[in-house]
Amino acid sequence: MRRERFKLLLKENLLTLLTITGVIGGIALGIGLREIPAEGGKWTPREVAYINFVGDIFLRMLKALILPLIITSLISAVGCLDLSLSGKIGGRAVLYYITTTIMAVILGIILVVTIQPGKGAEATSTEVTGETRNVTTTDTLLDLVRNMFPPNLVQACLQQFQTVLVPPKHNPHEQDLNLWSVSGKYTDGMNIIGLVVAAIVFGIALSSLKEEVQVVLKFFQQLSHTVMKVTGWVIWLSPLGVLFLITAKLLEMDDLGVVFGKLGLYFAVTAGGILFHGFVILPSILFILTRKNPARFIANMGQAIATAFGTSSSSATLPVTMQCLEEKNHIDPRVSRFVLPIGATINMDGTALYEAVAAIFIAQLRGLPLSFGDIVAISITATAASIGAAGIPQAGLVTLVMVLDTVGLPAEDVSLIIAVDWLLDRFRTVVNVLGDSFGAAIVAHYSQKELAAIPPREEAQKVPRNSMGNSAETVLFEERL
Ligand code: 7O9
Repeated sequence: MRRERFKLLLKENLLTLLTITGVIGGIALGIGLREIPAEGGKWTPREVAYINFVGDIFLRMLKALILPLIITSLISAVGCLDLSLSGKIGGRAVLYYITTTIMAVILGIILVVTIQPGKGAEATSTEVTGETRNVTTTDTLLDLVRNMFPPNLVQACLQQFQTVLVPPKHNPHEQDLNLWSVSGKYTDGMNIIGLVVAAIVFGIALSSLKEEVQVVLKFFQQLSHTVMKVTGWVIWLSPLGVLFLITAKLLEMDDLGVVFGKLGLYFAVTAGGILFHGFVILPSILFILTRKNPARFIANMGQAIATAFGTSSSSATLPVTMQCLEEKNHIDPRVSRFVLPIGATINMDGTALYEAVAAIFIAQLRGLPLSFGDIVAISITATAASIGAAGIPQAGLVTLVMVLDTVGLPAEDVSLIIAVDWLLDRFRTVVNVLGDSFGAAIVAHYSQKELAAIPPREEAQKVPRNSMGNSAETVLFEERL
């Protein structure tokens, strides 16, 4: 039995070690291989695509898990809690999300205002590819709310709603967007906010019908369990996946030295702020509130951190995050499966910090003086943008445009910082994932008593670690019915 446990431990940590080796190997290989094309030549896009192939397959598998994972997790977790408890857990999670996001924004603002990376830098813009969209902040926020209520759930898996502005016929060059007419269209991309809301409502309905719908609840719990099983398999690809993703990305980039030379200080301030928030402030909050060892907690999330860095997508990382949180940090699945999908959708501390810093950096670069009111406005929009990002079609740039708009900076100025965005995105994603994980741990800690009070139907406590390597807690979750 002991040997078995030891083997299991080695097996789990071996994978994390391999994945971290994959990250480091990817960086080394990427930097090394850049030199290969002769005389300042570049790798062709085709060659880069070939190198990216394995990484792409890994990413596709992770993405395939997102939809089944969020639907089954939310329905089964909310379904097995009574309404008042899920309200409490949800409320605690949202309180944590808002507090930490605001803290991240404040940290970013303090750094960028004191260090002033935009003062000395020169304003050279890179060409932005892709159309710039005419949007107003109000329309974007209204779309977010509209997308919470999808008229067709099947369509919501594929498309989301977007308001489009059409210039008046008699004056196609009208500058004032208020005079444009408003229509709407569906654009490609999963309507994640709509699906999350629908799954929660469905879960609440199951929980209020109780005994009547035991079979349906059991069905979703077992489906959720099955999806996690597949996740466990996909995770074995992560060392190779992240290696190829990172190598390919590094080969694709233009001259790294030039880029960091110009934007070096901005990059350092943003990355420093993001990492300080994720690796100092949030762990301190975890320690103060739960007395858990934050270093251990972070080490247990290693797999998720490496995947976040490799994929730069916290939604693609979600299956891995859930696995690490439940299997290694032993967070109650009823909490993690409930709050993680919500966190992945609305809680993005790294993104919020980044947007605030970026907007103020651009203002400094343009020599635009900012009043205290401007800074407050930037903080509020950056927080709102990070909450709404997942609900906005082609988010990324659009949300930053919203923040720039609050202080009257033009959308084109996004191009000033685009050169280092691919790398900052990876740091943001890591901290977004960590933020969700700390949140789940804190919420689970405060909900411990209430969760324990839900009487297990069978003698589930006696169920040991099963053959699939799932913790007793996971089994307990299955048996709670
Ligand atoms: C970063 F919960 C899920 F899994 F269902 C879920 C699915 C999709 C959650 C979120 C999304 C989603 O579409 N998110 C999204 C996030 C969409 C657009 C932009 C962003 C912001 O992404 C971060 C950033 O750029 O700062 C970062 N790359 O955490 O993934």
